[in-house]
Amino acid sequence: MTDVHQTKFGNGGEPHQQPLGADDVLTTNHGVPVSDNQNSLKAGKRGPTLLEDFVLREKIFHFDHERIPERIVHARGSGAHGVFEATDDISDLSRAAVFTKGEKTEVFVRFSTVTGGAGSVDTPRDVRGFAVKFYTREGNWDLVGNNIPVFFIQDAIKFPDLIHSVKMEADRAYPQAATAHDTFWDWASLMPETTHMLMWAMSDRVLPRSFRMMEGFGVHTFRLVNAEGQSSFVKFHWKPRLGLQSTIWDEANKLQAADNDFQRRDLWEAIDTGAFPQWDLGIQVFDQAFAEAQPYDVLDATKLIPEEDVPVRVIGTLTLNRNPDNFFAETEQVAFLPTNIVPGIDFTNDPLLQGRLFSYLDTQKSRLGTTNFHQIPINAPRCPFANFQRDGLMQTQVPKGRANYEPNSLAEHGEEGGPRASMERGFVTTNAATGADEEGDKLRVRAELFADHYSQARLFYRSQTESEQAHIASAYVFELSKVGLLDKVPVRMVANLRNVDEDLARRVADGLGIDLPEPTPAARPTIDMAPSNALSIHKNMKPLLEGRAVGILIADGTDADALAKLVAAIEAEKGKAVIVAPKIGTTLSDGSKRKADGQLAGTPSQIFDAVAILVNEEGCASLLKQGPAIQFVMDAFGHLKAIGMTGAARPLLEKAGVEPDDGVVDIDHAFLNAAAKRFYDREPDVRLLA
Ligand code: HDE
Repeated sequence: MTDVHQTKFGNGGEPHQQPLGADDVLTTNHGVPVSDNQNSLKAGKRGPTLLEDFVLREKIFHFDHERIPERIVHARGSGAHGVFEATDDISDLSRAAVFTKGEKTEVFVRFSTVTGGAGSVDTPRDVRGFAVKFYTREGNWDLVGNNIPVFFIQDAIKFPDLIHSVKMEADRAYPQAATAHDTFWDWASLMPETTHMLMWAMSDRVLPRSFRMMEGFGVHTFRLVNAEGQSSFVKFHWKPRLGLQSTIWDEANKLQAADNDFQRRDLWEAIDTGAFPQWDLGIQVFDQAFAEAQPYDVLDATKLIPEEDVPVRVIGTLTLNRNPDNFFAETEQVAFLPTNIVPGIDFTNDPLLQGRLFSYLDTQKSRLGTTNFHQIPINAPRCPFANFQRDGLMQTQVPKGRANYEPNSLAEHGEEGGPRASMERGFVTTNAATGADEEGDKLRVRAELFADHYSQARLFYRSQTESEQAHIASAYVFELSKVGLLDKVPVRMVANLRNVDEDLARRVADGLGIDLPEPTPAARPTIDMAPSNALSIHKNMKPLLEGRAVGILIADGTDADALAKLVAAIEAEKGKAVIVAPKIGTTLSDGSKRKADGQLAGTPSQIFDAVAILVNEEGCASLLKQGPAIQFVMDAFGHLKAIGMTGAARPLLEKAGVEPDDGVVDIDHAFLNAAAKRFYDREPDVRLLA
């Protein structure tokens, strides 16, 4: 008899099968042992296949149905399991069990791009999703956020238009995973409320080096509710322990060519090698009086609250420590729902959030095919769940007894009567004013302050370093240069930008070769807010080698001792040392053979954070004849990375056009320090930016 090991997946989950060993017998889905998995059943050796072959039919039938609809947005994603630990007592603010100091809660996190299909690339210019499912002891809480704290639109009713315009164009089905095309910019140029988010989307925020080095945001204003029912407003933030790090545009483009799966691989390998990614969960808490005193509306998802005005208080730590066992069963089938909320946390009237509360439940039904999707192990709460909902497609539970309605008096007759609602333990919607002056009136309008579309875009732009501002201006020029037939679109965009910052508008107009148009009439005057350091990537980077990869280019004759020392020094700082060579088998100075991790031709420097050229004269002479070696150095320099070198490597650096600066150093201690940084000051010497 086949020994099918069955395990329980948490309390609410269903049994699932573990892979068996070679001693176990292969069976059909119905448990019938299979004698031959290589040949279908035929009438004679060369005859037709028989309909009777239930083994073949079941196998092909299952295969034919292996795919489900991909997500409408955020189709490409990577997931990981982990734990959230609450580190601060906030019981005065929230009664949520997940925030009890010391409480550890299992989580599943999925990072994603928004625009591309499931098989698209990891590194386009695109917003990243940052969705966290907390399996708390009082039910699942899903914080379905992004790596940007604001959004393109203020009201959910615009979402289908946004997504239709940004996805590949409806007739030609391209471009894949890119905003740089007619329909997106046509729509955006007619929607001034996108201006703030576009500023972020043109910045390097959308080119994260690694999921491990990006922030996450709940975006909307939510509520925290304490045991007395008192509520405060809250914004949620995820702060990466490794600090912020983004690539630059040329690097991101080349990364795409080097490795489609760059970020997925990075996440998997980090967890696999025990370098568990971590984020702190922070909250910005404020009250109604603060909300009313601001020049923006806290219910408007195109606005943020500067961290200088309301500091972020750290209340817990997220650690990702386990890769999925199965991509489809977990990462693909995980269903995030902003409606998954727990006692102690609540919604606000943000009209974007309110629309999301409908959309996600609805989409899961069409993606997963059944209202019973909550029974899939990755979605099932880890705490018990009990109600009177019954039946439906793919019901996998077997409820006992007659109690499928409430109220009932079955218990009085000795039968199980089922669960009952509880005011004390149950989720109670906050009893707060709706926020509308004309309470109860049905109106298709937005509150007045929603009409300020430019002040926070200006705040963002003016909070950036010079180099970051140049990247934003250049991104606008590139993106708008891809708008082909619609010549009024770039003009409309620049007219919008004039309300943000004159210098930015002028740079973009100049880059596009168009005259500066009149500013778009603004519904409200743009105000100057104090710049916020928290909005800059460069001001929030950490000079750490931890989590970063150093590519060491070697060749025949490389000093064995120096190589061993360099690798050890990098690893001692928790960096990753990756050896690259023209041939996988390289002979070192002591005659030993060293297997390289990557062949030079397919391992370009953009996949590293810094490079070292560790060669002797003979090795350098051989590299001088190889295009990929010159490109390796040229790109590392152009992508503003540290280059460590031996004296013998100088001719290669010269051939690659490297002008020595602070980031070009000998391979010694100085290199380890340099390798933990980027050299943005170098940029004006290597490329012309708008
Ligand atoms: Fe989503 N969004 N969204 N979104 N979203 C989806 O749900 C939607 C919005 C976000 O890894 C879909 O399960 C509407 C803001 C993430 O599985 C869908 C609106 C933010 C993910 C959907 C928004 C997000 C999604 C597609 C405007 C940041 C991926 C598949 C009202 C706070 C979750 C799915 C994962 C996915 C609808 C706006 C984040 C169609 C209608 C704002 C991270 O339901």
